[in-house]
Amino acid sequence: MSTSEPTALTQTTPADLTAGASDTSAPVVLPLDVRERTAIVIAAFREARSIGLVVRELRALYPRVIVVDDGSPDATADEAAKAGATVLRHFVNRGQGAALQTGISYALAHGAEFLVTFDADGQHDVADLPALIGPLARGEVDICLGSRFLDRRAEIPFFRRIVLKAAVLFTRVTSRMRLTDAHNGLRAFTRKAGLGIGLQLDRMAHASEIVDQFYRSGLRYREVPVRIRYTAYSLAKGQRNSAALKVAFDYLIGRLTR
Ligand SMILES: Nc1nc2c(ncn2[C@@H]2O[C@H](COP(=O)(O)OP(=O)(O)O)[C@@H](O)[C@H]2O)c(=O)[nH]1
Ligand SMILES: [Mg+2]
Repeated sequence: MSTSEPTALTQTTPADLTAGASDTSAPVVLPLDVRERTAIVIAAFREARSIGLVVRELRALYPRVIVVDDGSPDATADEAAKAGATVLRHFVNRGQGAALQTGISYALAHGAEFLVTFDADGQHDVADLPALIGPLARGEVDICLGSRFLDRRAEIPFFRRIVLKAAVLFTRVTSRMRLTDAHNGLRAFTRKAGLGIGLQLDRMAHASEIVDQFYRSGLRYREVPVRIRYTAYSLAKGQRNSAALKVAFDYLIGRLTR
């Protein structure tokens, strides 16, 4: 948690102060060299309205932002490029799992030491990153997974909460990793952990697949409380609660056929 960051990693400059923190503690900013060694990977599909702002907020502190535009028919790729991201494109829509794999492979090929996956729709908070990357930089763990259920900072709509809890139960049965939030798109991991990821489930079921692969790597992991913003925009275009069944089905089929 940001409150427990040691001062060695804390270097507050005036620009950092304006970045804000998601809780009431003082803003915590990672040293520049850690931020420079970090690549932020964003899978984006039809996010022209939000991607520019998301990339700009990240780029204010993190120079390496990679957006994988997954064959969006709108201006997602242009908006991301204008905001300063490195943009990779799938010419047809292949799904978030495939797009993340493209971005992770690219980041690793370009020497990233710390990798972060971040959503394109503005639901994640840049201020949560130090708490996720800090433990990696300090060598405490190789994997930090964001959770919206560790404390009360996320205000989750009622039905979404039920679906997410069901996903956690499902993941407890199918995977051995004990998590409080199985489908949070905000994760940070070291290069070592990244090299062990090979996502084969192209669509949303990759969220369970990545957890399995992390677990099987035997690397140390930790959950970190993060904020998820439920804006009108994200709720209108996000995954429908009913899509959860399809995700579970895809995941099981993926397991049975592998
Ligand atoms: N690359 C890619 N990204 C997608 C696709 N569908 C959704 N996303 C991205 O995945 C992230 C989470 O998707 P979203 O629909 O908001 O899921 P939710 O937050 O769980 O409701 C967002 O950044 C989306 O832009 C897709 O088909 N391809
Ligand atoms: Mg979303």
